[in-house]
Amino acid sequence: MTIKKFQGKTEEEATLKAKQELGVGTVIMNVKEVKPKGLFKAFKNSTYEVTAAIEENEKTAQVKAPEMPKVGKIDVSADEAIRIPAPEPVKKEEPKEQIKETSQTVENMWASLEEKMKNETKKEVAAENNLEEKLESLQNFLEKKLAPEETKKEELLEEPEDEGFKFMKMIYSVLLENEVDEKYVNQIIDEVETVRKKGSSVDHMLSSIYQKMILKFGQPQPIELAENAPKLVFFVGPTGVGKTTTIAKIASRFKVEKGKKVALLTADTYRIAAADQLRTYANILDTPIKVIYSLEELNDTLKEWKDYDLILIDTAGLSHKNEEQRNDIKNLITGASEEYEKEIYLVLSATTKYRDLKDIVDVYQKEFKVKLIFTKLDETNCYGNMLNMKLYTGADLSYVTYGQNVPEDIEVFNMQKIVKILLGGK
Ligand SMILES: Nc1nc2c(ncn2[C@@H]2O[C@H](COP(=O)(O)OP(=O)(O)OP(=O)(O)O)[C@@H](O)[C@H]2O)c(=O)[nH]1
Ligand SMILES: [Mg+2]
Repeated sequence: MTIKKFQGKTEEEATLKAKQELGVGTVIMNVKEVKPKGLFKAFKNSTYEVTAAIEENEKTAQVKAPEMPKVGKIDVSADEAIRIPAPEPVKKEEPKEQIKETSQTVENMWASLEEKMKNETKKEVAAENNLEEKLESLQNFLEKKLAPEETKKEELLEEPEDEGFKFMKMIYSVLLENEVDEKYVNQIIDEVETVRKKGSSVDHMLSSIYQKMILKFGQPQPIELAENAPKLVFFVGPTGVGKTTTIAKIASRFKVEKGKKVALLTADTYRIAAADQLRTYANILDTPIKVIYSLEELNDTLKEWKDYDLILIDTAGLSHKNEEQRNDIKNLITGASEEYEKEIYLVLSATTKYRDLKDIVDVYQKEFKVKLIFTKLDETNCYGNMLNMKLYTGADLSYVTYGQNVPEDIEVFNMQKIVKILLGGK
């Protein structure tokens, strides 16, 4: 993994520089607004500094990471997965700068985790039942982790319960508590196990887990406008997840904040009130809206609206088991004129059970390449399903919504924030 910092006048400019230099697969680990300093600061604008990372292909040259200087509490050099991509001489001071940002974020997380660990220990002493539970979960943990190799099991069982081991137990249970699928929890733990075995400090381990999880989420992919023609964006998904409300939030972002020409379409003709709901938002935003009953109508409208930047298309919420309704949507999407760049955003509620989410995405991914939007984050404390679905589908994450307020309660998926919460931070 290569980590580097880039500066720009705006977040977008700094991100673009990172993507240009590091290429496809670049993941933004952190964004920092740098406020102007000095006498004339009132006359200067803030600049932005992004910390970007890229995971090297397994086959790229693996040059041993140089020993990195300590930065505050965290020394990321313990992460053996960090690879330096080319055998260029590395300036001693450079890595320190590059990792500082990640380290600071991780340092905050560490403080809250340390607190949690202390509380855990207190609880273990206080509650016998709790202790039994913990021992049982530790036993399960060991059984699962060590089952394949008997010798390894013995080796590890003899290992004293040092800080690192306790920390891994802690991370294991925090991720499970947040409903990350056990399969993925084990993957994460396995990936950091080598760091632990090297006797690295818990700071290094936390830093390593944090980075690996951020890379697992990948860079979010919100809506990007097309170069010439309008961009068509279809919103599909189960009933009541928040498709229409999310469209209103996104329309407002593009129209009000970015000053783009936005138009709305709805193909939801199943419910009488559905068109009215979108019409209300369209009136507030002062954007055109049309209800379409057929593919011909869709393509005719697109011709009329060819000067628009963005056309958001609402569809009827459907049970993924309803094949007929699904085919209607499929025909609409595939039949929409090829002149336009199309994207399909599958809207999912963060409150839906993991098993159901898997069934839903299976159905949609069979038909289309989708990006994922998670809604109703305000209605749950367990965000594990977002990681589960990312790893299960490989689809890009885009936006999350966290309330009924239009247009406020939406943001581009912020993996730093979500990873922090998944690791027990606030
Ligand atoms: N708490 C919370 N409620 C939300 C969020 N997004 C939408 N809602 C609410 O969820 C309900 C359904 O939202 P809609 O936008 O109508 O959902 P939909 O997917 O278009 O529904 P159908 O068209 O019937 O399939 C409404 O009461 C929304 O206010 C969110 O992020 N958090
Ligand atoms: Mg709707």
